[in-house]
Amino acid sequence: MLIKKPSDIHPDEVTDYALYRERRKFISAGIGLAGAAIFPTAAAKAAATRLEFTHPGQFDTREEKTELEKITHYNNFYEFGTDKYSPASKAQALTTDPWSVSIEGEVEKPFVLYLEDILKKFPLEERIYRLRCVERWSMVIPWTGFQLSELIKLARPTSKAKYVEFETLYRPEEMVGQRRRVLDWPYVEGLRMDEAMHPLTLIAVGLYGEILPKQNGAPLRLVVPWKYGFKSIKSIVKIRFTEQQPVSSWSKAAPREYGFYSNVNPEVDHPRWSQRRERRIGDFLKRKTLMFNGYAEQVASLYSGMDLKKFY
Ligand SMILES: Nc1nc2c(c(=O)[nH]1)N[C@H]1C(S)=C(S)[C@@H](COP(=O)(O)O)O[C@H]1N2
Ligand SMILES: [Mo]
Repeated sequence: MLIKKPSDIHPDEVTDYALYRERRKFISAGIGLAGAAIFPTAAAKAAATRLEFTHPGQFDTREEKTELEKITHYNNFYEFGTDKYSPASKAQALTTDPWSVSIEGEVEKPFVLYLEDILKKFPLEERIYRLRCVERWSMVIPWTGFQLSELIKLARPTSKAKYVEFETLYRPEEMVGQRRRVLDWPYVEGLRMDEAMHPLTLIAVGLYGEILPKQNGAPLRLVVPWKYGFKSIKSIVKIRFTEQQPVSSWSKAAPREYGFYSNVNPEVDHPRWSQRRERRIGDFLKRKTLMFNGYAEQVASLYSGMDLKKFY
């Protein structure tokens, strides 16, 4: 194939980020023109998947980004099967439009947000974060999204709101993995309010500048880069503010293995394996796992005075 898809252009091929964006636009336009004559609908579809965003970069890792192909073909999304390879195909059955998120619990007034409004209300940014799975592999992903804190401010939680609980869609007709009770569906996750308000905590709607692939949690998912991957819940339909600490799906399924906090911590072993090292997807050799996945400078103060062995 002569013309690369926008997603195929590796940002490392050019030095300057602005130049990279310009080049992407140019090449996408090229696809639009060449494709329009032959496949008008495909060209229109490709154009509709691009996102406009700014690039603040303040928390970005400078490590090499994981290839798009790997980010989209090695997934954990139990709603579409328990292996890493099924979500890439099975998740394509998910209807993500229309989509809405209901805001409930300890808020002044519960309400529903439609995806179109979410995309209009919150300006998007690109954030290049590490993602570290509890299974000892990691990736570097350029997410497109906005800070969860923006949405929380809009939700106007009451003074009783101490935690935020998130829920994934329950739709076994489309989510084939939900036809088996491998987890107590729907998938639930939670954060303490200060964790949810932290500037690193993101709601992602895209990656590599394109709308989120379904296997990566379309149309919107949480990204909490200093916690194990499973905290970053996908395809969210409900956000509930609570006074009590939520019970997340994984801590319900295996309380001895998965705690509420689940901060990346090389000092605290999983009961069945050490968390000292990890394999970056695409690498051959393992590397050391960093405290808080390398975000200690930003988040360690949230846990000062807490015994991180007890609150794992
Ligand atoms: N709803 C839902 N969210 C989920 C999961 C899941 O099974 N269901 N898996 C989690 C796990 S274990 C990881 S490591 C990350 C993987 O995200 P990725 O596939 O986009 O890399 O998603 C998390 N979010
Ligand atoms: Mo994971």
